[in-house]
Amino acid sequence: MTTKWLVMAMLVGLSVACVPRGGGGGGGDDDGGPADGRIDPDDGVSPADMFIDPDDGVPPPDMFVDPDDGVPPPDMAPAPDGDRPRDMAPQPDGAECDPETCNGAGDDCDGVVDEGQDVAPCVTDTPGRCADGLEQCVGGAPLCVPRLDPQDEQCNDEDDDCDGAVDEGDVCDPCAGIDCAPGELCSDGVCGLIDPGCGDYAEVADPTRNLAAGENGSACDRAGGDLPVGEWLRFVPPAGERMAEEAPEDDICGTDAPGWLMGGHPQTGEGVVERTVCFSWRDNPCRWEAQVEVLDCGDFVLYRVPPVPICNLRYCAE
Ligand SMILES: [Ca+2]
Ligand SMILES: [Ca+2]
Ligand SMILES: [Ca+2]
Repeated sequence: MTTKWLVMAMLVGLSVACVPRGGGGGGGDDDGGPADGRIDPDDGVSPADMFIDPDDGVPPPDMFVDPDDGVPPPDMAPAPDGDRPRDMAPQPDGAECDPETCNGAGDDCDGVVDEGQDVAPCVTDTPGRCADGLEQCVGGAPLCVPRLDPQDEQCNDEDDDCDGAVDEGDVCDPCAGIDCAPGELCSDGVCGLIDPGCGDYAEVADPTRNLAAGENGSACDRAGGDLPVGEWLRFVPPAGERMAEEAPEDDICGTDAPGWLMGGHPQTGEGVVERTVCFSWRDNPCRWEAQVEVLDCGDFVLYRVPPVPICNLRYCAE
């Protein structure tokens, strides 16, 4: 073994340690020296165009794409107009991308369904302030949605609660919620006596005057009796609250022929009205009569009655 053979053996060893790219098996010659076809064993640097260094972590750009670096290859990059190419869109059925329409499906391949639809004015099926609507895409179909929610009805000549009625209820009544004293009436939000007579009356509470008492008797409302004839009277329980408007039976109300008011009671605010009290007897609902005055005082009714024309007759209540 001579020195010549020793140098050749070292060169062979270096060739095995580094793998040449391309598998050509030829040795590098980058020693800065003349192109002598030999590798400089002293510079320690592999020729860049011949070897991959497994330790430097930087692959040559022309060899492969790192799938983890987040940069898609040119054929997968976003299109210049911002739309994703079809092959990246969530279109499991393989449908093609189209302009977005209101159909419950994602048409334009951006993963959002039915977005960006036109919002046009429309008229809803709901009346009042809820009729003013905007057409929107709801559940995959165009729907005219009220622009305003219903609210409590107000006195404004509008249907605020969208029930089809304008200013219904008592929203325009200035006396709404005002509770006047008995005998008073609210007008324009102010309480006042319904009639001057409503403040001056005598109460009649005799329980035998109630038509439901069923109590037989022979009392008679003649002058000087227990009923203050000629004065304003108010029936109060247990006598009752007002005269009957239909003929009662005979022999109740503590008398033979009970009286009832023919023609009905007046309305509140109607003032003093004249009516006929009939006395029912033996299938004749109006066997005898008396002319009376009646005044509706709102929460109660007043009567001013004359003495009965004959005995035994009596003014009764229910
Ligand atoms: Ca759609
Ligand atoms: Ca309404
Ligand atoms: Ca209203």
